[in-house]
Amino acid sequence: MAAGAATIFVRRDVYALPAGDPTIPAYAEAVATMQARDPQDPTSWTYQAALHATGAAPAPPLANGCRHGSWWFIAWHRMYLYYFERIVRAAVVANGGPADWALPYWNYGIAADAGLPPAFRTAGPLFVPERRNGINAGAPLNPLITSPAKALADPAFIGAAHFGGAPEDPAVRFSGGTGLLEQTPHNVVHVAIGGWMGNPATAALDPIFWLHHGNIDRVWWEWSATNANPTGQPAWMQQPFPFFDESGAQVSLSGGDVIDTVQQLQYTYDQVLATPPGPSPATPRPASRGEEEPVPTELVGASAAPVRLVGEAATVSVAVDTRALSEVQSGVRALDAATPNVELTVEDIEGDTDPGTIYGVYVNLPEGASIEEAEQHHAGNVSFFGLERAQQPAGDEHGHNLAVTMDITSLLEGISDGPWTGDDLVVSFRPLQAVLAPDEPGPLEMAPEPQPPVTVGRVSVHVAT
Ligand SMILES: [Cu+2]
Repeated sequence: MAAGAATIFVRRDVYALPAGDPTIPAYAEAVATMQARDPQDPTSWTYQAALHATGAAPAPPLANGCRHGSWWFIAWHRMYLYYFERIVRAAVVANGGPADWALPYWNYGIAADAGLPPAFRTAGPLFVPERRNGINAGAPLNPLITSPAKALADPAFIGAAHFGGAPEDPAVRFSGGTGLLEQTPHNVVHVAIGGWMGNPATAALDPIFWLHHGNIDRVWWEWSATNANPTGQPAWMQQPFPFFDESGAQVSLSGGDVIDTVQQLQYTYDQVLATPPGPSPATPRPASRGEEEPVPTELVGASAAPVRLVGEAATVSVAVDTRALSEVQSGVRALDAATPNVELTVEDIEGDTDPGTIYGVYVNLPEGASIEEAEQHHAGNVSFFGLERAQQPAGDEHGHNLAVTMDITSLLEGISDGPWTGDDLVVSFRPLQAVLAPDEPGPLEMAPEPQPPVTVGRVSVHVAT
């Protein structure tokens, strides 16, 4: 296929590429080409990674632009990948490769494909020795951290416990508005790969960064086929973000420019969707809470003391004000609206260094629960990607702690034989294996080893009113 004005580039599953396909060899060669460029050149490997974040001082123009911890995350990274892909494609073509080259993606959510793709574990421009050992040995990522199912099942975009995250100041990074897709699989897969990928300041130096984000972008594309993006929110639609194109010229895009990948950005994915994307979904669905407007929430409970996480299981009790909860519930029912969503927030997360540990967060987990039983109590995952950046910002904002919010409504309905009555909750943090190595414990626990402590200042319960 010749590349031209009408070309729609197809991003393909790296594990589905046929033998002899040029996509990965051309990528490896282009990575080497970009690595050889002057770091001051915006199309160089170093500069492209610095656009995300860098520890370099002084940082070059537009560096440290990444957006995390808010509803900007999804759109910013789509823009970032789009221009990166154009830069790589230009290098591929200059190297004599295919003119229709498109960025492949790594769908680690498929169990058979959960190991780092082989080309990234063999010597060459795609290999990074700093990654976690098991990753470079090809051990599969823990399925408890790779599935986008919770995010995909949420029809609402707006909100910290919803697909796309909550509105935040566009200048603030790693604030508490992290949406479900950003939590899992995005953040936890970064931490599971480790090495450069474990820290935003170095993450995009690892060539697998771009295939990980290709997968995150693919999940948004899939979600968008049947759910509504926040097109009614002028702030999200119009906030511009600057990048460089393949000629090194400064360009910019806003949320409203990146909603339809085919019409606006000339690319699609190789996946077949149950419901194909289109202007009018086959079954029109009523707008859901959090889709059109941010939903206000009311605090109904909080833990009394901080929890210290050092790589072992830890629990905390959250006293819930049942009177406040039932008032909220009856108020909402009187207005004939749906049962209010119950949200669990792990907040005021503080520490000097990201220990690289991922915790599963469980509610009312019975003692000695099997993996299957535990899944009924699994609210989500917490990792500390961006902890250093949040606490010591690059001079562009104030230091702050991390926070993560999860929707536990259906979980509470499913446990203790019926709807949750509003008793105190016991919240457990269980360290999760990053990869399933044959000589290590099961997916729920990892071998404890001394590690820098992280403190969770508070675990709170809110009801979306
Ligand atoms: Cu990322």
